[in-house]
Amino acid sequence: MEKSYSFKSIEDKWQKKWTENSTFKTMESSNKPKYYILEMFPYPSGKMHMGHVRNYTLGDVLARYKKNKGLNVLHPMGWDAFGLPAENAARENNIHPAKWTYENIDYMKNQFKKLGFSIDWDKEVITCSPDYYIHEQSMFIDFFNAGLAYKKESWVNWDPVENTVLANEQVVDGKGWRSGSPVEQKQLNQWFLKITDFAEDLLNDLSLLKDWPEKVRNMQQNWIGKSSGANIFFNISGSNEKITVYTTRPETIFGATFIGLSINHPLSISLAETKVDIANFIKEIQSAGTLEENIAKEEKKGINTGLYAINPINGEEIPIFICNYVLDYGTSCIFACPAHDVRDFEFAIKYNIPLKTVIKPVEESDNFIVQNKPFEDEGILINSSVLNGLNMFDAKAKIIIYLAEQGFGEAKINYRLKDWGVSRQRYWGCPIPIIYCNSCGVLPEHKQNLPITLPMDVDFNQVGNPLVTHPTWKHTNCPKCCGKATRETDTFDTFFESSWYFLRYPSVGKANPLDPDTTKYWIPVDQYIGGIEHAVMHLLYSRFFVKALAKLNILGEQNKELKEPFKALMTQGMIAHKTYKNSDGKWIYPNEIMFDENNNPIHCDTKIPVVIGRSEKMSKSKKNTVDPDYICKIYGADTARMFVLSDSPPDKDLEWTDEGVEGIFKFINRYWRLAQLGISSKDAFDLEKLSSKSKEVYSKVQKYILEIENNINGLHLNKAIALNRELFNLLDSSKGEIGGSTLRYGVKILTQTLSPFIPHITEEIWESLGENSILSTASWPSVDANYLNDNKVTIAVQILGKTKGSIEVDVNISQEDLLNEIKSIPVVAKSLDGVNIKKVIYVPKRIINVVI
Ligand code: ANZ
Ligand code: ZN
Repeated sequence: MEKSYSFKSIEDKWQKKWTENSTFKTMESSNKPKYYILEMFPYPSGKMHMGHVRNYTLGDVLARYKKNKGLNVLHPMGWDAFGLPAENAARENNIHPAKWTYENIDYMKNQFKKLGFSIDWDKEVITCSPDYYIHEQSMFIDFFNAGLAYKKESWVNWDPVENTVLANEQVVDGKGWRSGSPVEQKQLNQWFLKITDFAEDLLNDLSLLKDWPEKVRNMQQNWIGKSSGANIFFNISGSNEKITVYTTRPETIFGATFIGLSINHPLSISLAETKVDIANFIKEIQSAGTLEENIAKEEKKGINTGLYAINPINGEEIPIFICNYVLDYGTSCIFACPAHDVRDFEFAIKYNIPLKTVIKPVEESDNFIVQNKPFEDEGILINSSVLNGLNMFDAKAKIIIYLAEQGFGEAKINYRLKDWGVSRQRYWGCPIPIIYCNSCGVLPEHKQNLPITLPMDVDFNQVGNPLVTHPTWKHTNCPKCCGKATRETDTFDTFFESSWYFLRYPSVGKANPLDPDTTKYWIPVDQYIGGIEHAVMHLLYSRFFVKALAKLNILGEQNKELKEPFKALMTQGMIAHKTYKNSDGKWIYPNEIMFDENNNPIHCDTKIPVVIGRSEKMSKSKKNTVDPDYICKIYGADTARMFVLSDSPPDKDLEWTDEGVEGIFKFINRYWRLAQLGISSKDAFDLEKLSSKSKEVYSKVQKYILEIENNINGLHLNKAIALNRELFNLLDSSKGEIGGSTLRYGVKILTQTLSPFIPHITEEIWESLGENSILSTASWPSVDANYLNDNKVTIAVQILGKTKGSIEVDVNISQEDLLNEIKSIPVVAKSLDGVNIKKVIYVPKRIINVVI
């Protein structure tokens, strides 16, 4: 009977050994080059999903490979542990958020261990733990003292039922995503971090991030949204007030036919105080929400204020409107040029405002007039006095100089990036270390009083933030006058915690929270891996934090020049799975279906036919998920790990199929059986004495080692797996022809090149091969360079220009010998049989074309 492989006992055995031997403990001081590999840490939601498995396996393969290559590896893990779901669980199940969170962490940590990830758990970071958030409270105080944290009134989406601010993403069709009640716009005093101070650095330093996906760099660039143009000052007719517009197209100033204000522009607000129709209009626009994409799609709406602005360039009076499409950006005020801007055009048509053409296509005459649609392309200035005849770029430069000379305006650069609002009216977050005193104002807490911890006795049955309703927590004494004072009851946005956790890992266990020498050695992270959904916020905030902390000297003199947190970034693809629906249109889980005698899908219990839908990203809502625990139980962790990497490049989506998983499981079993053959061979390996066939195999093995290595380095992990499978096939198909010692040698190499992917079974085989070391810490196999340059080339074979196959031959083969050799390809032999060869075109090392 075939000996089969018992993954359960093998996986348990090696996980235990790794723990006992502290195999993955980070070396604290080392003169080896370092490699810091990091995957985005998970939110402890309760259970891992397949996306996690793929993400963490990707990182684990790199961590293991780099360790085998002799680098000093840091591969830590932690928990992004604050956030809303814990509070919801508290409300729904009457369990304290802390208890819920820590129980989830326990469960998920066990799942991590069962997957065999090479994590140094001594470096674990849990963001809801006071010994983590004490440091961010301290950082916030430093930011506050440096003017990088400030408080301001700002408009927020307010859910009147939940009594909290909602992020734009949490407003669905103008309603709160959970409560379903219409969202109100409310002005709240909120804490902000001055990320805009770093806009220029955040933009310029994108050029340092050569190993980031171009897509992510572009997304950040767009988010920062630098534009250059001018501020232009308009007097208001009949008053001595002025308004300032921001424009990127100052050269179109002669085409201005109205002014647009945002609903939050100071003039709009002051008009609303006396004019009911304006107040009502503003309310109406507010209730539509603040999401920019929605505003762009919405119908243009406005209200005439009855006021006029005087165009400084020609003294014309133009009406001032309040418009829904003017956002709180730039100066919240625009001059509109409907002939050359589609938004202004739509608005002008709707409200009967004239168009003034000031740019014409190059080929048109100066009498060109915009009528049915705006002309937004590049062109030549007309009807614009001193600018006539100039192209747009020259006109822009000229008018900016002129405006500045005349005192009508000034050159201006703007960014779309806004300061980051970090206040949340939530319990389960890090308390903001600020105290309000009636006499002394707004003060940071003394650092020696940190951490300000959350009270544990909170009542979730009351409406709103439990920190506000708690009887004692917020009452304290003023840090300055010692009088009665109250604490800030807002907590930080949880993105605050994730903006610096990667800086914390290396220093866990050190006296300094962000030890300067340790930081100098480990930071930046060499390879970061995570989802594309974090392309902007998390990755931008982290970049900002590193720049701000370095600038404020919080990371020590050694790190003052530190610019970026993540040297290389990889965004992994999603895992997709077919979807299934019941006859009543409800989603059902894959494991709820079976096939009837005609091979039609039916529901296991009800036996009612099931509709198979297309493959979509795994999600709980569509019930097309596969539980990692289940896969580990049926096939083992090695199969799960190998499958999630095998079928697609890491940055592309992966289709989950049962057949695919089966295929990997079968492969691992075949590898196991082949390995047993190698293990049982006792002959000594002597390269000099090998047969020519064995030497050929030996030589090919060298090529595989190198190629697998190159593909792991290039993050082509699916290709590295495919090459491992080829190497297996090579050994398996030649096992009868090569001696036992060569097979044993081949199995040993294969075990090493497979080990980052399937670490448990390979440890077991390594041990059976009589190796004393733990494979996870053994050296990556070295390549025998003497055998690397084999003398074979693959030549494409064509007949009459049509490719019929390819053949591997000696590099120096003569044309005559080659003509004979290609007859070993059956179709070629058939075509050439008994025919007259008219001509042979042979490009050495590449192609042979036979003309008949
Ligand atoms: C006059 C003009 C004429 C404009 C023209 C465009 C075309 P970016 O490039 O995104 O910075 N704008 C300025 N502030 C705005 C606001 N708060 N809300 C909505 N739109 C605003 O965009 C700058 C351009 O967008 C500006 O140039 C302004 O319209 C508009 F033929 O000014 B322009
Ligand atoms: Zn005071």
